[in-house]
This record gives sequence, C-alpha cells and structure tokens, in this order.
Amino acid sequence: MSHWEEFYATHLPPTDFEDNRILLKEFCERHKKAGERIVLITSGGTTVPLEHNTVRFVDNFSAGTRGAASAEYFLEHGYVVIFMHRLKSLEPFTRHFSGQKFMDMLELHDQGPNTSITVKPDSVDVLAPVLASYKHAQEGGRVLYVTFTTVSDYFWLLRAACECLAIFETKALLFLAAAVSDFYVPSNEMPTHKIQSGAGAPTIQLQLVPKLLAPLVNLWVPHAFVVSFKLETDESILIVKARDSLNKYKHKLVIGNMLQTRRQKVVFVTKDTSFEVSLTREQMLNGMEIEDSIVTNVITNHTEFLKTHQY
Ligand code: 9Z3
Repeated sequence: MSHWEEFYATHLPPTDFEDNRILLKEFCERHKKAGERIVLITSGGTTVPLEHNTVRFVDNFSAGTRGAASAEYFLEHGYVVIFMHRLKSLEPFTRHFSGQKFMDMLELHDQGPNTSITVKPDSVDVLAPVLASYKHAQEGGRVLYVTFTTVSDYFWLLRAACECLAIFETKALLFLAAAVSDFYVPSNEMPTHKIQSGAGAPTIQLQLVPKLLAPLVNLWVPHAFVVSFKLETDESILIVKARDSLNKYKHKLVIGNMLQTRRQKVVFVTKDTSFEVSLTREQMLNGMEIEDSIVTNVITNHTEFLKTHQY
C-alpha cells in the first residue's frame, strides 16, 4: 500500500464529510451541464491536533488572503469556484469588511425609536462593487464554500473534491494555495485525552504527511490543469524546489513565493521557463493586489493549455 492509501485506510473522514460530498457533486454536475470552466481553490492553513479530544494543536501562519482574493478574481474572469478553506480563515468578499473595518464604514443616527444605520458616503465606493460581485456570485450559485480544519479533514475533502471535478477534464483548474502541514501525528499515535503536564515535558514525534500531488495528478484529475504553490523563507532554494516539484509530480505550474515578500512578488515556474510576477511600489500604494496578476497569468496558461488539449 502506498503512503497516501495507508493514510486513508487509517484516518476516519470528518463528521461533515458526506454532506460536503453531496454538495460538491451537485455543484459540479450543475456547472458541467452549463459548460463552465471551474477552479478549485484551497486556502488557509491546516491544524495538526496533538490529542483526539483536541486541546492543543500545531498551526501555521496562513490567514487565507491569497486564496480569498484569488477567488474574487477567478469569478470576475467567469470561472465557477469551489472555495475549499480553513474554517474561520478569510473568505472572498467578506474579507474587505473584517473586524473594525466594517464598523468604521457605518454611521449611527441615534434618534430614539427612529434610530437608523447608514453606510458612510466615502465607504459606498468600497462597498458597492464588492457587494455587486458578491450578489452576482451568490445569486448565480457560482461559488461553493467547503471547510476543513485539520490536515486530515483537508486530505479527505481534497480527494472528494477532485473526484467530483474529474468530469470537467481539461476545463478544471486546481489552484492549491493552502498552507498544508508537511508533518502530523498519525491517528493511532495520538493520545485520546489532554496531554498532562504532571508527567513532565512531552516528546512529540511528528511524521511526514503523504504527498497528495502524486495521486491527484495521476489518478484523481489526470486531465486537469494543476497549479501548486511553493513557499520558502530562503530565496536561494525557491526556484530549485519549485522545479523539483514539477519534475516529480509532472503537473503544469508551480508558483513560488517567499514568506516575507509574498504580497509583492511571486515566481511562475513551468517545465522550461520561470518568470517573476510582481507589483511596483506605486501599484501597491494604489491598493492593487498581486492576486489580480497571478490569476490573469494563470488563466492565460489555462487557456493556452485548453487550445492544445481539447477533446
Ligand atoms: C502558498 O505558498 C501561499 O501563497 C501562501 C499564502 C500560504 C504563502 P496567505 O494565506 O499566504 O495569503 O497569508 N501556499 C502553499 C504553501 C505550501 O505549504 N506549499 C507546500 C510546500 O511548499 C506544498 S503544496 O511544500
């Protein structure tokens, strides 16, 4: 049995798995009939629980900005979107109004029983286009939101999503932007209850997670256009690692990014080319997002691919 098969044989699916599978299937079948292009976006970090009754877990930095912003741009370009994200990470549209930003957009007119709330005039310019895009996506049923928390939930959901996406063949695009943990504690090595401090400092042995890109590219969605992300903190190894990944899994594109500069620049690495996509200082000051350029470039690549791989 391969490492990934062993994973599925020894880890139970999450409790909401069957519900999500039904939603994914229905969404894919509906949009397949309409002849749409579809993108699966994975977004946010995964947790690695240390106990079955989880009190503590290992986490990572990702807030899901890349995935949430990209979803909006893919919708703008006419794709339908499966937004597979970490529960409570950023989501398309609402990300513009998270926390105090939203409160600051509103005005309270406190007039006793006739109290009302309005949007401040200068915030209407911000809110209106986002609201219009949101309504268009929502009313047309063009986005499906499914959530994961642990790395194990992510693995189950990713395979189910791929199995439903396979019917789109080359029209399916996978945009794997989630920050998935490379290490975890396998289910059979995890204690049931909270680790007690009385026994002294615990030694926690993490294991490597199986690399799902292999079955994903070869078995689950063999005709799809698969884009993965590679995150590094040492620039000198970024392109080498991205190219290694392409050579190993034989998918179409790896987008490399550095933790420190991920909002300003990324590098597109294909089988025989690499080029940087970046924002100028001026573009950043004007509020432009790098995901706009990333998505435009990815779609150009997908369109080229469709021309040569249409059945
Ligand atoms: C990325 O590299 C994403 O661009 C970020 C986005 C996670 C950096 P934010 O959520 O960040 O907008 O703050 N995602 C993939 C990272 C990753 O874990 N890749 C694995 C690897 O590099 C394999 S797919 O080995």
